[in-house]
Parts: sequence; C-alpha cells; structure tokens
Amino acid sequence: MPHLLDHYQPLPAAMGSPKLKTVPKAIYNHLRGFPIVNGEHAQLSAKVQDYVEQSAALCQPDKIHIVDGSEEESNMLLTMLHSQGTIQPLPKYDNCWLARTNPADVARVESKTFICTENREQAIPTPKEGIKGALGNWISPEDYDTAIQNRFPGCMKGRTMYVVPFSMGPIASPLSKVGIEITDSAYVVNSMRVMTRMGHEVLDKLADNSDFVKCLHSVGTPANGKISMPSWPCDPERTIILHKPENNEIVSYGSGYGGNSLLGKKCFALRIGSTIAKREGWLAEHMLILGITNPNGDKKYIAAAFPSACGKTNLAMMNPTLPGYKVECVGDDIAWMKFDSKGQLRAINPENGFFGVAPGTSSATNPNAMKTIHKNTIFTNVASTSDGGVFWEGMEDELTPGVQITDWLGQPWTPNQSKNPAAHPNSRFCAPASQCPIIDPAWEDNEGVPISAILFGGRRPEGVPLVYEANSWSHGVFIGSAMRSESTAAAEHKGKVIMNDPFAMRPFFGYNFGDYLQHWLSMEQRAAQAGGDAPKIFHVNWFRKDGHGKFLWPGFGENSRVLDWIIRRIDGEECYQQTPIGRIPSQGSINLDGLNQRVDEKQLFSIPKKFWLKEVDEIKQYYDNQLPHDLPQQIGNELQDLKNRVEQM
Ligand code: OXD
Ligand code: MN
Repeated sequence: MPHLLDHYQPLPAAMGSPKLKTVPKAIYNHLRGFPIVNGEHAQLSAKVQDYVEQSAALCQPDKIHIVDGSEEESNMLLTMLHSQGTIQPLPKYDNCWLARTNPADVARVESKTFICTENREQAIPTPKEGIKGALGNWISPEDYDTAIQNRFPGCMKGRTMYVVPFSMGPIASPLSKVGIEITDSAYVVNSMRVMTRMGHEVLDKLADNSDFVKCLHSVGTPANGKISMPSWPCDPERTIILHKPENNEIVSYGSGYGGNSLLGKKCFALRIGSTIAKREGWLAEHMLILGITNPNGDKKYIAAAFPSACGKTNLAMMNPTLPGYKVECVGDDIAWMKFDSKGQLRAINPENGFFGVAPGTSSATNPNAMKTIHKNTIFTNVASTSDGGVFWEGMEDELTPGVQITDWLGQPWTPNQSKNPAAHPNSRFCAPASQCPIIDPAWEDNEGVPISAILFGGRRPEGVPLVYEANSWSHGVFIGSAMRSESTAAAEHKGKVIMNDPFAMRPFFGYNFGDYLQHWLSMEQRAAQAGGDAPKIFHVNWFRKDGHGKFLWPGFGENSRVLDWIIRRIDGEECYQQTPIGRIPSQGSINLDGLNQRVDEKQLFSIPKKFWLKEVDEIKQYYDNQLPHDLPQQIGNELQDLKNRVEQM
C-alpha cells in the first residue's frame, strides 16, 4: 500500500520545513467521483456516506481523507502543516507545535452564531420591545439555507476534505454521543484528535447505521478568492456558525479558530448538546468537574460553572494548600450530567483534552497545567522563545535568562518595553487530558462520577461573598440564572464590564433560556422520582476586592478552604449562618489555619444591603428586558423572595 503522504501534492515550502515527496496520486477509491486518499468508503455507514457525499458535492474538495486517528496520520498532517507555515515546531518540548492564526481570526464570534428553529421562541426568548436580546441569535430555516448557499458551494476547491469521526465522552459510555466533523483544516483535525476520541473506532460504533451529530466546517474562501494569509486561510467577513437542533446539525464557515472550528466543543457539547439533553432529560453544562478527597479519605465530586477566563482550569487542577486534601481533575470545561436509576447525579467530561487560555497560566497559578502541556500539545497565538519554547503573560518568572521572545504576530518582543502583550489574550494550549498529572482515576468511567455539589461563580469585585449556599434547589437555579461576571477575552467583547452570564452558558444555549430554566427546575423531581436528592448548590467568588482594588482572598490552592467548607456542608455539618442571600459560613468555620496572609473575613463575607438592593433591581431589569414572556414563575418568585429578605435586613 502506498504511503499516506504519497497522496498529497507538494506544498509551498516554508523556511526550514521538511520536503514532502511528490509522488503522483494513486487513487484507489472514491465517493461519487471525489477521490478518497485515506480510508475507504466501505468503512462508512450508509448515513455517514450520504452525509460525506452531500458535503463533497456542496464544497467540491479535491479529495477526501477519512481520518483514522492514528499517530502516523497525525504526524503526516503535522509535517504538512509545518511545510505550509501554519505551525512551527517547539523543540524545547516533545512533539509540541505553535500555530499563528490570521490576526483577524482569534476568538469565538458570538454575534455570528445562530440557532435555527422553525419558530424564534424555540431558540431564544423574545426580549422587551426596543431591547436587543442577549441570550443567543435565531435564524429562520430559509435564511439558514441561504447562508449556506451563499458560502459553501465550491469553498473547498483545491483542498482536502477531512472526515473526522469523533466521540464526545468515552466511546463505550452510554452517556457519550458521536459526531462526524467534515473540515478542510488539518489544524482542526489534529486539534480534534486531542480534544475528542477520534478515528476508526468511532466509525465502528456507527456501523449499525446509527445517528450522529453532523458538523460541517470550512475555513472558507473569501468572495474575491483572495486569501490574505495563506498559512491561515479564513473568511472573517463572512464567518457564520449555524446550529439546527432539529437535525442535530452544525454548519460553521469562515473561521479556523477555537470554538468556531473544533465543533465538538461549544457547538456540539453545549449548544446541540443542551437540546439533546433537554429532549432526553439530562444536563449539558459549561462546567468543570473535580474530585476532592479529605484527610479521612472521603472523596466527593463537584461540578462548577464559571464564565470563560474565571479560572475554571485552575480550579479543576488545583493543588490544595489545606494539609491532607487532594484534588483530582475530571474535566475543565464541560460536564454532561444525568440522574442514574438511584437518583444520583452522574457526570462525564465529554472532552478528551484541555483547550485552555494560556495567559495567566504558570507554575505559580497552575503547575499541573504547566506539566500537562510539555508534550503532544498544539499552542495557538502564544509567543515563542529563541530556545524553542513558548511564552505568555504570567510566565515571566519561567523565562530562561537571555532568550529572545517573538510575539504572537511574529515580531520581536521585549519584556517591559513592548507595548502590546506577547501572547494574544485568548491564546490557547490544546493538550491531552491524560497527560495531566492529577487526572482523576475515574475520569473515563463509563457511568460518570457521582456529583455531590454544583458551584456557580464569577468575577465579582464587589458585594458578593466568597461563598454562599442556596436555600433549596429552586433557589440554586435562580442563583445560576442571575450569574454575572467581568467579561472575557475568549469572545469578541472589549473591556471589563460586568455582564450577565447565566449558568456561564449565555453564549452556549441551544434553546430558549426560559425553557432551559424550566428544565433545570424539573431536575429536582427527576432525582426524587428515582429515590435520590438533587445536589446542593453554592455560589463562589474568588475575586472580591477591598476599597483599594486589592483582592480580599488569595485564591488558587487556598480555594481548597472553601471546598472544605462545601463538603462539610454536604456532609450535614451545621457550619453555616442564614443570611438574606443564602447560607454563608458561620464565623470561624472556614479553616484559615496556616494561611500566610491575613484575611479580612468581615469584609469577605459582608452582605451590603445597598449593593444587594441594587443587585436585585438589576436582576429584575435583566429578566424584564431579556425574558419578559419566558421567565418561569418559580424563578420570578425566588427573586421576589430575595428582594423581601434583603429589604428586611
Ligand atoms: C472556552 C470558552 O474556550 O469558554 O472554554 O470560551
Ligand atoms: Mn469554556
């Protein structure tokens, strides 16, 4: 059999890149005339074949490559990407690569992300007249088709169309779901190999002709045919990310970056995932999952939803400072959770890797992440060093003296002199989860891990205590709905504004947020019917500041002190004090032993009446503006009850 590389045309050689062989293409099978250069059409179920054929007929690629997930294939694609100048090797580490995108293609594009349903109300709440909806964008089926027809025909001409079979969740888990991503980006293929279980085993799972989530992706070709940066083709002007829950279908055009192109992540695991979860009676959430073991050896699992860039990855991989405690990581971004037959909530991490924000990650803030990313990792838009390594803001103390730095745009960069950051604020590492030194032994458990508590949180510089516990499940759902946080670099927003980000899902809802709340409320009954209890819900805020802008809490490993209090509450210890907003730790019940910083507990846990009256008003305004018709009565009642309690303070 010919070598895989033999089927590829020679590519323009980038500086110092290895030469590719230029053997004529030997075509041994095809799909409707489109040559298959890797894999065979007989591997594809009738439904997959159909999907691939339709996609090829639309996109008109030169050839089709059915991705097998092997190391040989991955190495071949990396070599090709290197020769194209898309990635460069990082010889300081083992099999690590740096990609630089077109600077116009660096973030998720929420304004160009749409959910397609027959009726608008199925996808998004109808806001108050004159108010712009902020809980997703709807597109009609007609406009959906037009958007595709205006972009996709012939968009893969001259390119290879990769067919990526992938599983979200362990392949054998009953909680997992399968997708096929069709893409013209080899960078996406390699990233999907890290972020999902991908390759021929997934095709085997589809051999019974079962359904899968359809994910069509093209980096696009601008209307005038001119690609401004050949090493990173994209079409930012016409970028669009479409979801059609009814068909379990995702269509993404124009961007090669992050959530816009690794379609298993936000598009599938959250947007389409949440619609499947609603239909099937479970939850698809933007949550990390961690296991925490106390000094007695008791282990509990916690899921936590924070908006992007609030330290989810840091918490998921925390080294606890409290003696005798151990944290282990199941996942850092997404949780799929379902009550089992005994009414115990169980969670899997549908992902297989970490696509973490690089800046701010360091041996001081997240040593476990730093140990995870020194092999088999693709970095994107970070800075590089002359000794073949990477650099970003936060890594200053880890620089080898004397090295030169090249910023994410490829320009020389000098610490304390260059005006712009060395790494793009949304630069990323993409690393296999199995490499994390504290990966949980049960992280691939087919049944999922048992969840004892759910945490909501955000960056709240003012007014919100370090931790408080919800009074009940519906109060907890209300707290999730009222989440707010300072904005993030992962999306296209600018500046630091406090934004509502309910359940940290604002950019990721696959259906009407009002229905989503109703679905969450209904979970309590689902647990009870199976003879179990819904987990306790808490709100945490590591980011409260004093009057001088200084953080009141040290955060990072010290957050184990908060987790300790949480698990004592789960165990029924009466270590709380009731307040109008929920239960806060009773005085002295947060273990501060050995903390080498004085903490002003009074300020950290204060609940200023003026602040909370304003907060209540702002939540009310948010509901009135964003979901005047769709807010479940129960959530409205929770807000009214909170208001009454705060007024009586
Ligand atoms: C992410 C995000 O990339 O939330 O995880 O934006
Ligand atoms: Mn995320």
